[in-house]
Amino acid sequence: MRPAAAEEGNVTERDDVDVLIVGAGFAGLYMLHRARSAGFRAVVLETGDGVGGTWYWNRYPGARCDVESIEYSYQFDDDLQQEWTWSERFAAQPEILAYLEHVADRFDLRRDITFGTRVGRLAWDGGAQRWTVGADDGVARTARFVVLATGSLSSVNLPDLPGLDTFAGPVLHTGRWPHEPVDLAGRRVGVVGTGSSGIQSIPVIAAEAAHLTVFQRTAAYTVPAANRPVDPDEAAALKAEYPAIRAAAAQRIFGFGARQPMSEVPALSVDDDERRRVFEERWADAGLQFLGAFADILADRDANAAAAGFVRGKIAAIVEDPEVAARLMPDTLIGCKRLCADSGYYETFNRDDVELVDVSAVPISGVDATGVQVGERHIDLDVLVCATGFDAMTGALSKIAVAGRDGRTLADAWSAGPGTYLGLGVAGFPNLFLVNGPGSPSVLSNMVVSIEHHVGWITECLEHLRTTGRATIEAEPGAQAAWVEYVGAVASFTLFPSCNSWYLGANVPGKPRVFLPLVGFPPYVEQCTDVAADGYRGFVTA
Ligand code: NA7
Repeated sequence: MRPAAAEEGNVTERDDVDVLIVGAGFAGLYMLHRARSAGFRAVVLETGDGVGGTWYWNRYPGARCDVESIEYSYQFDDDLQQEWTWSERFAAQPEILAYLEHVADRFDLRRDITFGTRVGRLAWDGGAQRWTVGADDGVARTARFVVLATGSLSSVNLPDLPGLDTFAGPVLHTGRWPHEPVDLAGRRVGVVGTGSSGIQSIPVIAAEAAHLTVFQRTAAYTVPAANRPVDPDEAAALKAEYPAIRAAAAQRIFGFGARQPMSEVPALSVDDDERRRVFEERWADAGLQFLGAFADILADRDANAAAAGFVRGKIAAIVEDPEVAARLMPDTLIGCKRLCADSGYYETFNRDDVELVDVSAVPISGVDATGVQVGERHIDLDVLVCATGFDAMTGALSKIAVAGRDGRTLADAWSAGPGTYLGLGVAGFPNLFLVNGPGSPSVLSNMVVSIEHHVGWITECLEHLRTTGRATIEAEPGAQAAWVEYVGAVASFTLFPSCNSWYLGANVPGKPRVFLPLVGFPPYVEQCTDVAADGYRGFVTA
């Protein structure tokens, strides 16, 4: 069989490995470390010119994690935990990137990572029982196993605005922000999109730009991040508590929030004053754990309405112009689209040099060299920022032409929505593993905790195959169908499927509407453990 790489350019070398990993973010780095430590020959191919994945690409002003640093970090190596000190409660992008660069160096990972190389094709060779790998660096590779560590929020969604390419100034997507500094001083900047990326960047851009216009299609709920520096005493105390923090986080429904568990009290079981007191307390310091103020905010419409009403009240109190405040108030359920955490977002709209333009009823009709047209109005701009999100969970996977058993493509197999077993394997695609794939807690969990869980499970599976002398593992179609049904059934007990979110694929025209992540981290971990203990039940090994 002709190596797939031959079609990508001139083949100059061959490389046949045990494990080929695509992506050098949190998932790919740890997968490389574990596979290598288990004695497999493993390599990583990475499109970017450095490690970091999400944190390599998302360099927009204000980019910051909204899970606490002490939880949004690896726990597999206690020395690593103890030697690295986070400077803020919620780390900003440069610090997380520096951490991942440190991890790459500390575990000597770079020697097995090829940067600046995109994997375009993967084809299962049933005779050889190997994947042939088509990448654009001219190396013909094969691999016994492929791990797609391509990220859940990595394939950017550029808005389909007529004339976007005619804009004279820079058009910048938050998820592909330039590596060199972008000088916004004295510029008229437009930001399209008010999800997490818009909400984090808008206050920072407003502080620098001469004027900022925010184009809002859907108002999002956001709560104060309550970020702050971590002083050396606090850092030492936190490090001493790591085992307890990690153990507590593993029991949380979303795999994080060790220090602020979800309440067990239903919202309407307490009187108005008590409910307000609890909401105030969470608003002041809980960040995303605001949604854990009561047990049923994500499951009961009345409880949800109470939380949403509280946030709307905050918007009314913070934003001075009542009309602007009204436009900023979402009329949807809270938490159904991903909640955002901000540093001064609503306050930004009290500035004279910031304007909120509602593009829900009258959308942006076009872009020309000098700005943006909304209805009758032309808004002059020097820089256009698209904070318009991602083709979440499946976008990066579907950019690779994956041909499995009998040449069937992943695009074809997933035409009605992504089917997986445990979010780890796909029927018809032997020896292919997903990290944080659709059907696993992934984006509804602390991504790093889920990544470590998946990588550990995959590594133990590879070791099991080696020990038992098996060459292949593949999800059974029946087990996969039952899993897909289970993921949907669990979601239906929550309010998550009730609005047009990227969890459902609703932000990408033509994408099948399927609820992609699985709600509930601890039961999921138990199920994965049971499957492995039961001889990889639901998988066929041969
Ligand atoms: P999101 O959360 O998908 O937000 C994208 C925003 O862009 C959202 O407000 C969209 O409005 C808006 N959007 C998208 N296309 C357009 C057009 N054509 N016109 C106007 N507005 C548009 O992406 P983020 O990058 O902010 O966050 C993604 C995740 O990354 C986040 O949840 C964290 O997990 C980290 P819409 O709501 O679709 O009406």
